Amino acid sequence: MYTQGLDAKPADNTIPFNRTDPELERRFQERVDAEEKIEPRDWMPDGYRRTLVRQISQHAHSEIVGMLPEGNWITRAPTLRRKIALLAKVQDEGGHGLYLYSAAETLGVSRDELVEQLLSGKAKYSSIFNYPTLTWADIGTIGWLVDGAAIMNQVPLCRCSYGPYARAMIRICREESFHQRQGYEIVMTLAQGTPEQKRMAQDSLDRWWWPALMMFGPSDDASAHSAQNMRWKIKRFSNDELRQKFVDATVPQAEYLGLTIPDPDLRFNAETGHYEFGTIDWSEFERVLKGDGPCNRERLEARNKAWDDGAWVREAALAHARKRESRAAAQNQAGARGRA
Ligand code: BYC
Repeated sequence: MYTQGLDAKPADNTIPFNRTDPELERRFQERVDAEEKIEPRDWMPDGYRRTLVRQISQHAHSEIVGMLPEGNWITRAPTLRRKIALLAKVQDEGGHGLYLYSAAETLGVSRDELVEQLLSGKAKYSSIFNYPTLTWADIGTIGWLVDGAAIMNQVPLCRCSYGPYARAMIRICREESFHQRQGYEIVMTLAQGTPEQKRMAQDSLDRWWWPALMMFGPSDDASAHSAQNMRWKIKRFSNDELRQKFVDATVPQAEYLGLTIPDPDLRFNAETGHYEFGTIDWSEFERVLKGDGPCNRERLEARNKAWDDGAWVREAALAHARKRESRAAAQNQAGARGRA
């Protein structure tokens, strides 16, 4: 009942369209508190729109850049079955990127603008994709830990207050859960394989564990956006809460595999029912965010090259669309002459 199209103007055009109206903000918050979904044409505070564009586009970029470390192993997958599964997973990630860019576009930003922000290095994407995939075990570990962390973070986003983002997340989470299982199965095969395979799995866990914990973002006291985003019900759990849930779920999985989490401070606290873990190296996280991780440059170069190499496809698609339009116009004219 509070819905107001963004382009809705007063009938007589005399009342200014006030986007910071406290009354509208109050009603907006009431809707959010009542768990109503906010839709693209509804009134929303500018800050809500801005933070959603920021988060959804960063998320879309993460999916697209996230295709690169795994794409690196498609031609080297050890069996046809593994190759097919990996190819499908990487395709899914491309699809997730596209749903998310579409969700961001509903907030009035163009996809070209968002892509430009990624290619120029202005936009952030998940820190995790700036680490290299050195062995086949890394493909298993990415599925297990990276998709595992993604699910932990993204299932609550299915209940995000912004309708298009929440709906996109439902399908994405279903697919992520397949991804997590295929990864865990790869690691399990290695962990139960030869001593050399088990060593590969352990080495991979050693390299990915801490970067996976960083995926959840800075600790709550350093998180710039958390408090407001929780009030707007974009976020449902804080960064630290989700990180803790991930650790609690993943440590028993590692134990089952016979692998060791590379954290000497890790211990189960029977009183709280949670695992306590060591301190994250936030200086490494900051470095990666500033563009100085092991693969930041390589990732941006790869995306820029893909964009440049794809120029002919975009030109051909536009030329085809123009041709279809002029053919349709000519047919309409001929039809009109025939009827005259
Ligand atoms: N990496 O105030 P905070 C995937 C930034 S894709 C880089 O806590 P917020 C997958 C943050 O953006 C995984 N940047 O922010 C794909 C902010 O920067 P700005 C991606 C990070 O938004 C392929 C600043 O730090 N998932 O799953 O409240 C294969 C302060 O942080 C990171 C999503 O994008 C990071 N790790 O919370 C496999 C999920 N962490 O904008 C898997 C959606 C923080 O102020 N996003 N930053 O310059 C979110 O849930 C939230 O945006 C975050 C951060 C929890 C990530």
